[in-house]
Amino acid sequence: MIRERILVIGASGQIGVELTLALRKIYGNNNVVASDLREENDLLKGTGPYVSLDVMNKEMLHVQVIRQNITQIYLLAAILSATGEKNPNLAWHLNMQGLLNVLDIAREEKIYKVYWPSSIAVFGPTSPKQNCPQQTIIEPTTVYGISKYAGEFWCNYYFQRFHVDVRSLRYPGLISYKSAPGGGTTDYAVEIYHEALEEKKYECFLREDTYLPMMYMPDAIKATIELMEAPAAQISVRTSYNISAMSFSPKEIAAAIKNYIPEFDISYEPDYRQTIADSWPQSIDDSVARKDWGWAHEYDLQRMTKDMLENLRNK
Ligand code: NAD
Ligand code: AKB
Repeated sequence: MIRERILVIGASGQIGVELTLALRKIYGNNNVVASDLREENDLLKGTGPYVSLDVMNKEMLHVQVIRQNITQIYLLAAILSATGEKNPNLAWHLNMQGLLNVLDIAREEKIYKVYWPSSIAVFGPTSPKQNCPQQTIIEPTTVYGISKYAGEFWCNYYFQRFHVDVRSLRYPGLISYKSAPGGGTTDYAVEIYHEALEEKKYECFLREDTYLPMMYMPDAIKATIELMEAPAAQISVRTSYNISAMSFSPKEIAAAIKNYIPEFDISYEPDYRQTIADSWPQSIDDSVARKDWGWAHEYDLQRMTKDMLENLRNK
């Protein structure tokens, strides 16, 4: 049995904080090394090792992988869709070179497993809007989506050619209360809960009828760990798996919040992120993930809303 030593890159971000804490529970605090360009998130402090690391600095990354005896890498550092449209060069550079640095080191050091998330942003306006399948027309129109789609093929290439066991999920928009989102189009679905509690009103940057695929963070963490723990023989997709939990519009999430905060009021002022949202599917067919490794979500909009509001109130 291999004694796992895990490196999480981008550990101070929205997913990184919760994934690092979940991995530490499974593999032991000292066996999960958190790393990020920015300072250690407060929720991680005192829970295990942390190193300051820039994924673009391949030499420094390589040294850490050897020094820390790393056997698995989770690469979460990226620039998301909305920030990416403001700085396309930076988004392309980080999202591509960061991944290639990790894949190269994984190949050289015989890293046992690599995790790298893709996104529903790989899909574009020509993909089916409803129940978008695993394999379909994929013509992304954001730099973020282009980088994720290219990244999926690099993962597949390193698996086929060099046998790097790299696994990936196309996350929908993720909603969480522990750490803040980092510049995506779906961030409104996190902001709205904070504003509902603090201000009793929210101005949404998407139209009221904009349906997008979404998932509550506990389901995203569960999916990630289940995929990584699945026997390799069960993984038939080596680009990235569709996964899904719920789809809703701003009007529907506002109605769910009103069940708990009746005076809550939402208004709409769509901005450049509307174009990004309009290019994505409204719902996702994740039947391949369900069949291959038994994926099943637990949270719908109602259950998530209750949990989000309870946890934010107790923060
Ligand atoms: P985030 O922006 O919250 O976190 C990313 C982290 O990476 C940040 O803490 C940042 O400081 C760090 N980082 C940036 N540049 C770095 C560098 N050069 N070296 C080291 N660290 C660096 O993002 P997130 O929401 O946690 O997303 C993590 C991954 O999941 C990304 O690949 C993202 O595309 C993907 N994803 C996220 C969502 C979502 O809704 N959050 C949905 C689909 C896919
Ligand atoms: C974003 O909105 O950019 C992310 C994503 C769906 O990848 N949340």
